[in-house]
Amino acid sequence: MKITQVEVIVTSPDRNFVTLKITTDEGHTGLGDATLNGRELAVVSYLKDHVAPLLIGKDPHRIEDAWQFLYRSAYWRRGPVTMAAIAAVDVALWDIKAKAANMPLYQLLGGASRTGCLAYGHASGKDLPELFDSVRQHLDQGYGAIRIQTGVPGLKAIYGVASNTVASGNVGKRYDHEPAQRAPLPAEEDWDTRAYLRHIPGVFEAVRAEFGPELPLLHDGHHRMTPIQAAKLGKSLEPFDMFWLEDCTPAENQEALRLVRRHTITPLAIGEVFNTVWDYQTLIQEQLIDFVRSAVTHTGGISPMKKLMDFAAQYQIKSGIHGPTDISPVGMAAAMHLGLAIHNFGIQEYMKHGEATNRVFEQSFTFNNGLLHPGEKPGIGVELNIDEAGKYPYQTAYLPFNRLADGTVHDW
Ligand code: KDG
Ligand code: MG
Repeated sequence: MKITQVEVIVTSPDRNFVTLKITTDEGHTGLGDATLNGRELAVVSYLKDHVAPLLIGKDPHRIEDAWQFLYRSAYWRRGPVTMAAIAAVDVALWDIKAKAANMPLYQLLGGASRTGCLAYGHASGKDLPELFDSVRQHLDQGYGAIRIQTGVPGLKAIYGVASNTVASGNVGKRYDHEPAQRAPLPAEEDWDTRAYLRHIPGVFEAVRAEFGPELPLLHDGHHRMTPIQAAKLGKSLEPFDMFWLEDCTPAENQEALRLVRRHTITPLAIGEVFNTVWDYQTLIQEQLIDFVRSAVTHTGGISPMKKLMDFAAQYQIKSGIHGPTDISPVGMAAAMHLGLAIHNFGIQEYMKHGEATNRVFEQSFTFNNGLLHPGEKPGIGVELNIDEAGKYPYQTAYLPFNRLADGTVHDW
């Protein structure tokens, strides 16, 4: 088999998505997600200008060789643009291999280790009544685990609370709880870590009092704390039996997790902005985290993610694969196949895509009783409807950023 065509499709049904489509001389096609939120066109150029020409005529079955060739021959290693591009190639080739084998991808990864993948959704509200309504809506939709994000008194806008984050200049539709905005410039938000730290423990106390002890609860700190602040939050949340505290400190300083770990037994999840297995070397070997947050889309694809999760398994560290709406249905499907197959699956983030997105990407996954399953179609189970995709051209969009009261730019 030979690769005959490599296309990069940009579409913006509810938000921007970048999809790689590889076609072979035997008529098989494979899809890969290359969406990098707010920097989409950089990956388009990487793929079109520097990767597509190298793939024509190659054997699509040689996935590991293609991965190593793209990674090592570029000389410049790692980085989100490179790794999203390589991930798209890797997933598209796995899609083709599984279609050629007439099997769903998870079968080639060792077969199912469970009946489905436990998913968590995003509940949020600017105050407790709004938050409780959002939790109830998620429970009604069948979610069996819920992330809790809430407004903080005195702050106008805060990560994860959609109703508070709509900023002037937002010119298009966006998902509920989705921070990226279609606008010519990024929106500016405000932040105050001390106000946040005073408020959050009371929110979890109220949620536990309202919804009981069993529901797995998660929270995303979105890189905003110093190590000692993160340690304080983790400790103050211990009575509420968190499933995890995510991204409590900025991800570049991995040693920070040593300090956090010394002070709290709240489980820690990190890595949605990581893009290689090397980013986890210390964190896994020193058992500084409990969950790996990498997205298949941003960490080089199925091949390195399988290796990363096998490495993590030696330390009883589980998966918590990143799955916000900026991961396309193609990236979500890849995550579901991997999650179904690996032994050390933990939880899968799952925010529902909008109707227009679901028309562009025809999908075979199911969500029943809180569990995701990728379905039984050969390949990853997603096809791109090119006519629908063509209706939605790219629109400039940015993630927001924030400043402290004195104007200092803070971590977002
Ligand atoms: O692109 C950035 C978003 O995906 C991110 O802000 C979402 O933190 C996030 C999460 O945990 O889903
Ligand atoms: Mg996050």
